[in-house]
Amino acid sequence: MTEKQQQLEAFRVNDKGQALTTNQGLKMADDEHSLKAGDRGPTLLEDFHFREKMTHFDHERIPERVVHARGSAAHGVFETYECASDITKAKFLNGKNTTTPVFVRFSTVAGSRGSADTVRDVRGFATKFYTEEGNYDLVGNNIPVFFIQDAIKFPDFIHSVKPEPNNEIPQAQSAHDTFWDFVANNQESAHTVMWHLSDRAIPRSYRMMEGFGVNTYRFINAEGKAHFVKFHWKPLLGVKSLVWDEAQKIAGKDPDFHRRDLWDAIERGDYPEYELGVQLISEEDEFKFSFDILDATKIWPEEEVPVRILGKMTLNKNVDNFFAETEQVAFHVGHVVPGIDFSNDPLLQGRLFSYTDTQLIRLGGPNFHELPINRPVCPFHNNQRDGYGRHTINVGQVSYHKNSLANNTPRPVPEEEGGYAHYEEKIEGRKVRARSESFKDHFSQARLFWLSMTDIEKKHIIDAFSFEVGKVKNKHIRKQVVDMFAHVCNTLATKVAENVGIEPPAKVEVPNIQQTSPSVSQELNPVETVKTLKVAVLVSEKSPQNLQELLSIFTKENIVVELIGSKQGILQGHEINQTFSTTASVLYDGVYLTTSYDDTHQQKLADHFIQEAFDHFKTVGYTENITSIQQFTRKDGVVKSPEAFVQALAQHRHWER
Ligand code: HDE
Repeated sequence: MTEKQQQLEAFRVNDKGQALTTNQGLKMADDEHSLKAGDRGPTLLEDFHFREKMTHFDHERIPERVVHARGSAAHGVFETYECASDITKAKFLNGKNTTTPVFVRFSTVAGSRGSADTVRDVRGFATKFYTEEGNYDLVGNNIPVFFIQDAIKFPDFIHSVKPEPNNEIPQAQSAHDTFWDFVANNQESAHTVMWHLSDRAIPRSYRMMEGFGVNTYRFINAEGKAHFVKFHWKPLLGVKSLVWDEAQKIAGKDPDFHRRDLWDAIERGDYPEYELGVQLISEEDEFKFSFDILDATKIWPEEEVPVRILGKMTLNKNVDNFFAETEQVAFHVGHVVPGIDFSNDPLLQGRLFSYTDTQLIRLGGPNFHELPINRPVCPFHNNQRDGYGRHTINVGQVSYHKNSLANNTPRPVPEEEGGYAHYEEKIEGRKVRARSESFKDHFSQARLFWLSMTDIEKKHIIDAFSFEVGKVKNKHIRKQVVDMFAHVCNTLATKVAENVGIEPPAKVEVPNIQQTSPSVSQELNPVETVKTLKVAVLVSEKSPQNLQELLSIFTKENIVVELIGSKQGILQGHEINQTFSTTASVLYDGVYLTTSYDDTHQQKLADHFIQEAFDHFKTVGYTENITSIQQFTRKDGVVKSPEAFVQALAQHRHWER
């Protein structure tokens, strides 16, 4: 058990088997009837039990997060591969095999708490490291760049992507006028919009997406030497995505798709794993790049600045209580430890204000650090006192510094002894409301990203543009968007223009980008594994008698299998988990057919199941000479044996169809 789990254990309560009491501990004889003046009479004010129960219920909700409201979280542990003391003195990154408990919350950005998981959106990837030096929060996203350069524009940007204020439509979607109006009028968004329209914005699973710190931070080692740093999480299962039609259908069939996937994987013991890496630029090299390294709309191409892998995080425990943990966890980019500091990235600077500020309203006051999930595992002492919901009973008469009554304690700790001291960066300048000239190139990296895509990835981006801009009602905005993205690629903009019924953009000059950055392409960096992919095996009484043999070929490879039939029950000793009405093809990574169905309606449903898998480029396998499959055979990824199926499944999608 990690230190954090031990700490949480003290707060866990099991109500099972206990007597029902009020919050004052009074055992109650009845919990089903309010106290009334006569059987049919009015309820009495003196019914303290009714009042307590109802009052608590009436106050059960807290404001949802203003962004990233929909999320899902898990506990785990981070372990270093090597000692990184040459670059940072942060203790949790020093030493080999150093372990630190973590809590990670994944999220979508735009939707409300109850919105669907598989919408097109950036995903949040926030990690709290409970280190011995205090909590360190790495609050990142699954896309390495951001839509804006200066935090003062964040409220505008978020207002534009959230449901429109007059009718609160649409939920959890960027495909509407205000978002695209913002994009067209704030062209710094170009690069991130390209990522947002790529497959990155519809991940297959939280377990199969990268994480990025996005902003530029600083690492400082024990000698005081500083590097600019960008953080990366790389999933060991590789980066995989849904296809758009599938994502939309899943939003209806299983709006909890990602949440369920994460939960189930951890319950099965298929613990999600991610490697932590850093890109480093020394202080001397700050100005040696074609982009400003403080600009959050820019990546540091991995080909230019390689990622150094420091360790691995494993998520191995689900929460016990969603509200207490996932909902009440409070992340903040300002939660740092010695060895990690900030840069002047104007987005990061604004974030440093916003996160604590938002917790004050969301968690109802300044004591949210006392909530079990937020407590550091090391002791904390200061002279802060009181406020709503204070738990700690600070004893003694002193709550100020300096003092002699308590021997001048709690006392500040010198830097040499582990006290946090800010990096002494030299700053000069005038007070201005302005943006540096070096932040003004909005299209070079948008084009770099575009040129780094494979053909199928480019096609998906064009399709996504056509869907999103096609949903924009205002023709003028459509035109502006098309004209804007002509600066990225004229062919792209022209195709979109055609699809959305707008005249093609005038030829404009595109940035002179020659190189590509293959590391940004998912397709060029496949991790071909079938581990934990989910397969539907279609069965009936007519299935061959060797079901066990087939299933063990799959489970040996750590494939997750569900049997689908026309009705539930037991077949050859195996439970038929789902029927065509309780599940859907879109919820699986591949389909294996062992039977045809006598009932024509059931056969129709099975055909639809296979057709969808086929249309979504998934692996389809079959054992028997089943006539219904014939239309698909000899197509890529349609195979006739379980072994061939496993092999084909590792590719995940068969785009050549
Ligand atoms: Fe956030 N962001 N953000 N953000 N953000 C919040 O804090 C904010 C940005 C990110 O699972 C809020 O506790 C500003 C970038 C994640 O609890 C809020 C700006 C990145 C989460 C806030 C940004 C993020 C948040 C809302 C522009 C990727 C969810 C609730 C300057 C690096 C954390 C909360 C969780 C949440 C502000 C931009 C990631 C309002 C002002 C860039 C993963 O404080």
